[in-house]
Amino acid sequence: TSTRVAVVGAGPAGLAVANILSRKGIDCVLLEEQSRGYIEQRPRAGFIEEWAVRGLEQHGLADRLLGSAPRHGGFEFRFEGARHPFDYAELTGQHHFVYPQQLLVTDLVAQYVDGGGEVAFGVQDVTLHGIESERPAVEYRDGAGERRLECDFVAGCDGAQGVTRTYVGGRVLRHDYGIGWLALLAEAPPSADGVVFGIHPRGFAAHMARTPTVTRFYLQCPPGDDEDNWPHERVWAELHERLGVPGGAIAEGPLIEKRVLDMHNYVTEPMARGRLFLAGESAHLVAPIAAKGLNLALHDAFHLTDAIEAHYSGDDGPLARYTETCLARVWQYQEFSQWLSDIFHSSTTDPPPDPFRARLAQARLRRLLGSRAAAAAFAEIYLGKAADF
Ligand code: RFL
Repeated sequence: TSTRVAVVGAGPAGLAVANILSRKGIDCVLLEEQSRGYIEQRPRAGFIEEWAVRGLEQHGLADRLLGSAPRHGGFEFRFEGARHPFDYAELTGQHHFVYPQQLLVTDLVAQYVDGGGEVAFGVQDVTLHGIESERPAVEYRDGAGERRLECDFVAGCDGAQGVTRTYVGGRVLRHDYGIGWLALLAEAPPSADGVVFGIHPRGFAAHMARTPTVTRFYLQCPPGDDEDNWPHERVWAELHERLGVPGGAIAEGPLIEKRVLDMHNYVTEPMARGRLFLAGESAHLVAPIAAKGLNLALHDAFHLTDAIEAHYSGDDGPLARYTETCLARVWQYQEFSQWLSDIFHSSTTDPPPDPFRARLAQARLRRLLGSRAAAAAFAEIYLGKAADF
């Protein structure tokens, strides 16, 4: 069989690529190793920046999101027992949309399939062939046996654990924060309107409203820590300690997800080789410190689909500039995550603090809360608003 674009991976990046290409009238086939049911249940991100939502809307892919996702325009820092609200919508005129990733994935799968898009779930052993030729191929296995799909382009959207990035063979730049976050989902109503960042000597903690009945929490922990070290009682004791303030109690509920994430980043340079183009976490991972990953996956998808469309109109310039275009925003977000990480994690006494860094982080926080110009610059990058970095 053959198509114009083989899209490997049905996460936000691959689903956005496949939907947008179909809407542009460019044939594609989407290949996903998991089942449809599995990817529609996988909870991950929840905050989508306004420019990314507008990008989806422009392609007719945001109807349900716009109809139901709450908008958030502020968060709260909590430290030394006090609340410090930060209103970024007022500074930027833009919002985050709170929409659990599995709902976005569910919407995008439905729109693609209902529109007649071709997809194979449960594929195995994906290999790429001839990516430096004009007619590459993807080989894989499905229930019926070995398959070969010839195409003009391969979109490698198979995430951090995928295989397509191994075919690029460029440089992978890595950074390890040396910090773990225990990622939790609780069947508990949100305890605040939006996001609460707790900066505390016992370690960073965060609260993020997801739905009226489910709330995400994070607790800083040693990297590589075992989830079993965090029974229900310990989790809630730490959340109350690190996030609770007078008038800002934390509502408890059963924990439905408990996972230790080691905070690390990587960036693959370049993001392409021959006719293979990476998009999303197959190319770059940014630790969820600033909730940027899903937004970057969509950014790549918008640019890749525009560039492929330009190719079919005889202009290969956008494909040639694809890495540069995507990585401009990726590096801004990496830098921001590092900056924010210093604020979040420098006051912690376990591991023992670096007192100099702790004072720098406090100075940074005071500037953010005391200077409107500093707050505006922060808000712009927190929402990814600047059109051109
Ligand atoms: P995905 O979502 O990992 O999708 C990749 C898809 O490829 C499939 N796959 C394969 N298919 C075929 N053949 C193979 N060999 C394959 N190998 C893998 C996988 O099954 C999967 O379906 O990557 P994509 O599309 O690049 O999207 C990236 C986002 O999922 C990710 O950046 C975000 O979830 C990151 N993230 C957050 N981002 C935000 O913007 N805002 C947030 O609030 C936010 N919170 C988070 C997060 C990530 C988290 N985790 C899981 C570390 C919270 C958490 C806890």
